[in-house]
Amino acid sequence: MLPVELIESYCRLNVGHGNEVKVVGKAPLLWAAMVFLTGWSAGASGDSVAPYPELYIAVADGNSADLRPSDDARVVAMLAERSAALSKNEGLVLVVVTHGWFERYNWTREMALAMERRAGGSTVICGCFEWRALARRVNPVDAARAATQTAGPLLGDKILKLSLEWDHVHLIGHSAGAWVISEASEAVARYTKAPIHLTFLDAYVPPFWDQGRLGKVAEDPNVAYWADHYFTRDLTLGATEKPLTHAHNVDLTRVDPGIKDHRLPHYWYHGTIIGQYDENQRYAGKELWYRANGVRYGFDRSLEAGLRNWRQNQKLQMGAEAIEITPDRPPAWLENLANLFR
Ligand SMILES: [Ca+2]
Repeated sequence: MLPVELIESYCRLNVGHGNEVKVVGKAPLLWAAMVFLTGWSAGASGDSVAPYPELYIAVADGNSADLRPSDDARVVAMLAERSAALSKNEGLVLVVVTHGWFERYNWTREMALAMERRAGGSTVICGCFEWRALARRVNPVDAARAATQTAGPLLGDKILKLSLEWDHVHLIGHSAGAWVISEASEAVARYTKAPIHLTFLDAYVPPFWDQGRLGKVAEDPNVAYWADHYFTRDLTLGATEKPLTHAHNVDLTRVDPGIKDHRLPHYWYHGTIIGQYDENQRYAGKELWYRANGVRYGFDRSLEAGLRNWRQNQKLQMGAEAIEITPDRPPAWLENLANLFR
């Protein structure tokens, strides 16, 4: 067992056995150690880390898809081909997912490919942004700073180099990656007319940082903007469970199949792309709950999942108290009816 797994199981076991208060006191330290070791062990496990931040784009390869750097000749050719085939009222949609502080393996690649399988094709371009070399800092605040000052502007630059004609841009970021997508969206808003959709997954807000800076582009009246934020109340405590001013907030804590898992939102979001928890990832085989108040949350809230879905978002208020997703139950009238026959 890797050291990180030992620490992780220590957290889980203790919380699971009712010592929650005791563990919560140590949690930030344990979490820091755990995430540090996950990053350290990635090198040992052979999951290579790009030395420089890179945007990868899914390119069809026979019946499957492959991810290529955004300046690869095949990506450039694909974009030219797709642009040329657009009808008058069509435009290209871009969706990119990115990770946060210290990553053991690059789950964003799998999510990008899952999105490509579900929604990729003529108008939707799917990708992921890897900045793991920059995210490997001892202090998570330094990773958030690198996200804001370096990785975010770089992602924005790479998106704009691909095209200035995007019809819609959707950026998804986990943890400190929230700052990457927020910064990148400012560049996109500055140079394109694309409506912007940001999806924050357990956004990390360092102490004394203003959460209102995430998705600040919303304050520009000339930008069409909507964002969703999925979070859990987990071992990382208040650092990753703040409802955001510039997002529709959704609390996943009650449908967490694990115990207070900071990573749940990205496994869960992947699940909403494919309709279930991925069989090769954590929580395989567990029930996926993603509805509240008649709304299907997760990937279904994106334009890539359909224009009607995206339009419905206008009714979902940003900056309000979080909507809580709970395990679905049959409606009360159906339960009452079933009781009559028992
Ligand atoms: Ca959290």
